[in-house]
Amino acid sequence: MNTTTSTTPSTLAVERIRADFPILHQRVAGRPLVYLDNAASSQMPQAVIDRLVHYRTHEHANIHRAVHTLSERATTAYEGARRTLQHFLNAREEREIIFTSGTTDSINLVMQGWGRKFIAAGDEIILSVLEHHSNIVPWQMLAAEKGATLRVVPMNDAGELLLDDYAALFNARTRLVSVGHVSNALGSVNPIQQMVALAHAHGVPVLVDGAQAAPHFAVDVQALDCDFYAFSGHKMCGPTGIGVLYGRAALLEQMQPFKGGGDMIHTVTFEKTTYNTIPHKFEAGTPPIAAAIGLGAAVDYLSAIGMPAIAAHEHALLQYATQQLGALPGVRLVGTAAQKAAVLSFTVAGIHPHDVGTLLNQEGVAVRTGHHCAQPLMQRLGVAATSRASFAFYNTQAEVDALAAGIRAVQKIFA
Ligand code: C6P
Repeated sequence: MNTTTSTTPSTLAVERIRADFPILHQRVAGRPLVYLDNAASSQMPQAVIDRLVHYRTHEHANIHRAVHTLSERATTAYEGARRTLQHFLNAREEREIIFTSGTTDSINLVMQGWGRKFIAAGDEIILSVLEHHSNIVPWQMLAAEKGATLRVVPMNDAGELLLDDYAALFNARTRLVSVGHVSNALGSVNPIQQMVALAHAHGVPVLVDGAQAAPHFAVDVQALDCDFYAFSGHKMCGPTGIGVLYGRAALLEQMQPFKGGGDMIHTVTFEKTTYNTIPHKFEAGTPPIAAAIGLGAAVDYLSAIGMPAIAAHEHALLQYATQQLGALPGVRLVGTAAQKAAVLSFTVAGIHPHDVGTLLNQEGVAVRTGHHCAQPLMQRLGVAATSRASFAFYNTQAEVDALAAGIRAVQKIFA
């Protein structure tokens, strides 16, 4: 986990790593591309691209359905990817890994499969003010359907959740905590282990939105002791259209399936259907086979570098960027939590974030601007939008310098 105070040095051979990413070696607006929008989607190394090509060239067939060679190859590769993800998260069992289309789909699966069964009128669901819309809207839909209430953990001005207020939210009607591990808009790392322990002391399960955590540091679901953990492949060097829901086996067993169709059944008659075992119960229809295999390859790639080395490099970069941008007159850093990972949000005095983003693009620098799908957080901060640089392990200090120079160039245009 990154912090802005520790001094772990980076040990990554970044130039060698960058050679693995063909997309990074291009010019945008006549300048070398500086890609700092990794929280939206990170880039794919050649090893993942090659794995996808190999699957499509030699292995493609439907899975779990036939005894012919290609189906066996595809099934072996797909189920192998599931085992890779199990080890990546240190899940107890392979069947605790469900392939979904991404974080949004994973959270909606828990809402539909667990929430609709176990949440009733008058019940309460705890979220935090830092949440991405994907971890707000599904619960709002459920609350409206069931007559349940959302309770929101507040934060301080730095972007740190207030744990005393969190503890005070629990009561006999609390049924679920659903909270982000890392804020996509501010980079705050929430104390998930502590939050889970408190929820469990009240007998309440916890879903963790790990979309911005799994790509950046080692996640151990057994150490966190969380009940569900959701993330997306495309933010961790994998393809789009694939993600993971980790679920504690006992809870997954209790859940009802969200989608009905092929592969999720055991037997079907017109009178009655019996369901397949987990995880297949939640993977109806033909899944994104190639994307799951690609995600497995991405996880192999990240693991070969090592998540601790990735975390240390990104931490050093974040620290450097915090110093460089923090020293620029007119630039205000938004989100200054003591524990942060990979994200630097900022505003530039007198210049709308969309103009900052558009003009930075003319300098070859890709950042995201807007509300970052976290409108309640923006309201709490009293800003309509920010510009956001988000880092990956293949980013360099020189790219941070290019960002800082780009911001100065934007300021000159508006001077
Ligand atoms: N955040 C960002 O630029 P999907 O779209 O399902 O892969 O991920 C949704 C999601 C859920 N939770 C968090 C914390 C996220 O950051 C995201 C995606 C992107 O910040 C796109 S809005």
